[in-house]
Amino acid sequence: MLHYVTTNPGKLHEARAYLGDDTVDGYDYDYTEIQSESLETIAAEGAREAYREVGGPVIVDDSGLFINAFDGFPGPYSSYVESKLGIENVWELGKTVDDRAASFRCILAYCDGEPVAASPDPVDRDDRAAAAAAGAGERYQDDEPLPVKLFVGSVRGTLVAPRGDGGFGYDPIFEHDGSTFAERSSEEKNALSHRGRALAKFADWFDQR
Ligand code: ITT
Ligand code: NA
Repeated sequence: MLHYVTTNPGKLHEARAYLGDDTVDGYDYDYTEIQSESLETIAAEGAREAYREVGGPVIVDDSGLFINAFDGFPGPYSSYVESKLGIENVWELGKTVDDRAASFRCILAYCDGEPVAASPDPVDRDDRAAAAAAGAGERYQDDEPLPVKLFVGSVRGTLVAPRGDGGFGYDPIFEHDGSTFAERSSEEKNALSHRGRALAKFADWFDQR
């Protein structure tokens, strides 16, 4: 069984909706989030620690909201900002600027202790950054960090006043295609979202291993 290591039930719910309850189970463990501007680095280190904790294949999910007018804030600090400010106050900040464009990003980091083959032809900037952060392409040896494979998804949207009861986190203030993510079912959100896109890349790779 593959374990989705997270303290966030919303993430787990979406992962299980996408991958199926037979493929993935939750594992509630608060791995160390290293100080970094890069979600890729945070996720890769988290996956190594989670693998050592669980002792079997794991995915960790590091994600966040990036507001264009604020140079990507709260980004890697999204969890901290949500708990200290709350999403209502993030909207209060967002509505002070004309440009309300934002995006969500999700990095899934998979580790099963096995060496990871280098991606032969990185197709986009995200994949190259992901490969570099994961150290893909280097031969794995015992004294080197555990290999990690990264899958990246992002989605653009607009900050709006909170609407909807579904989803979690910043979903009520993130509008995409006329509805907020909190106004969609998990399946509808997965079909569009940063996490859904990263899960799709993961599932393609996982099924073809
Ligand atoms: P784990 O680290 O235990 O997985 P976490 O909630 O602390 O759980 P992160 O460190 O990745 O996760 O923080 C992500 C933040 O971004 C957090 O405030 C989430 O609520 C928010 N977030 C992530 N994905 C989201 C989504 O799909 N919709 C809305 N908010 C999201
Ligand atoms: Na966290």
